[in-house]
Amino acid sequence: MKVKKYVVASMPQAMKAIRSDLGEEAVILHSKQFRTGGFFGLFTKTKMEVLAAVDSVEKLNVKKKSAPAEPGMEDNTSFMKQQLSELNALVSQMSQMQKVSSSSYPQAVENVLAYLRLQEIDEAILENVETPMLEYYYLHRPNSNQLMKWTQSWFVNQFKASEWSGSFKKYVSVVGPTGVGKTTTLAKLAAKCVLEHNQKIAFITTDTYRISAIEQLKTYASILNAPLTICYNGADFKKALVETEAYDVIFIDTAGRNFLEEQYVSDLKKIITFQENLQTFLVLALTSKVSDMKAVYERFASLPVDQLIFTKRDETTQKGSLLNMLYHYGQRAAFTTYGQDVPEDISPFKIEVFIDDVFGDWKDE
Ligand SMILES: Nc1nc2c(ncn2[C@@H]2O[C@H](COP(=O)(O)OP(=O)(O)OP(=O)(O)O)[C@@H](O)[C@H]2O)c(=O)[nH]1
Ligand SMILES: [Mg+2]
Repeated sequence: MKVKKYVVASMPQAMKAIRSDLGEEAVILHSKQFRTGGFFGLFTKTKMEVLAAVDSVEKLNVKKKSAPAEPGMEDNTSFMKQQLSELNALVSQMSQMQKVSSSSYPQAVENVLAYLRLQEIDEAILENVETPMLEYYYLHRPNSNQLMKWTQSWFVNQFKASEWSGSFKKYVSVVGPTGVGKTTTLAKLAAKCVLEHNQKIAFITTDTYRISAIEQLKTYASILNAPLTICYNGADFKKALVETEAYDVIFIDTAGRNFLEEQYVSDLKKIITFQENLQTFLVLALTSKVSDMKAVYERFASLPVDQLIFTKRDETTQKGSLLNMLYHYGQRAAFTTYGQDVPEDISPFKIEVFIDDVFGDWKDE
């Protein structure tokens, strides 16, 4: 079965397009009206979304062949019978058309889409999944659970390329808004290097705004037996890079500031020399609104952000925002964090695991 979606101004327009694309055998699976455009509720246009399908080509050919070229008396009866059965099929298609034109998608599809919306997955992503989902539905008639399984694997395939498979560069920095968990995440990453890979690490911080920020990092540094260099300006930073040359990985913490202040990113650029061997992770908390995450991302777009880290996975049940960010910016996620404990509450981002988590609240029928 081939399924195609049309967005048109009217049903006749849809029928014309469907006939020319999919042929006379096409059936309409679903249609709905929606309003689009407009300005303060004025000048909106009514549009139609029409979903049509056609069976495989082989089936059509067989049907055509069965019509006799020169029907005799015998053949004539069978020809008429066939015509009648085709007419019946057409009538049932039309009544189905009537039925679906005012209704919503089939219940299983509606259930799955409603769940995805609950997870705050963007409509742009839902639009991509809708057509293949309906195609799968009409081919296999799954129940909601089976359709949910199919949807999970669709998401895994779609976002597989968003996993980070790289390794750390020599210098690793974290940037991002206030309180998202930059320092804690940096400590987790550093501790993993020491405990799991036996690497020699050092810390640098450019966060000199709060005394407690320095104390916080000092504590982690002393537990990991690593040096900490505090940098107040660009000259300090350059000096610190030279001083830490002998270490395997150097972790750089930065101050979280109000991302709405343009000044913040340009201040960062004044201190940190963003160069080839420096890797920058933008840290975002999954507890934030997607619109804020997007604003933060755009604010940081002038920095060479390599990957994203998503924190506080444990503090929300709506995790679609991570997928929305990867989708909108074609970015990769390197890690997710899910608690305050250093170093255990962090894992490399794995799409299967994440999707299992996102779909974990789905209640079986
Ligand atoms: N629940 C939960 N809390 C976290 C997570 N990561 C960090 N935190 C907590 O969030 C709070 C802020 O963490 P910090 O690491 O200080 O955040 P920051 O981004 O460095 O903050 P600023 O430097 O002030 O911008 C602390 O209480 C952390 O323990 C997480 O994954 N889950
Ligand atoms: Mg901090």
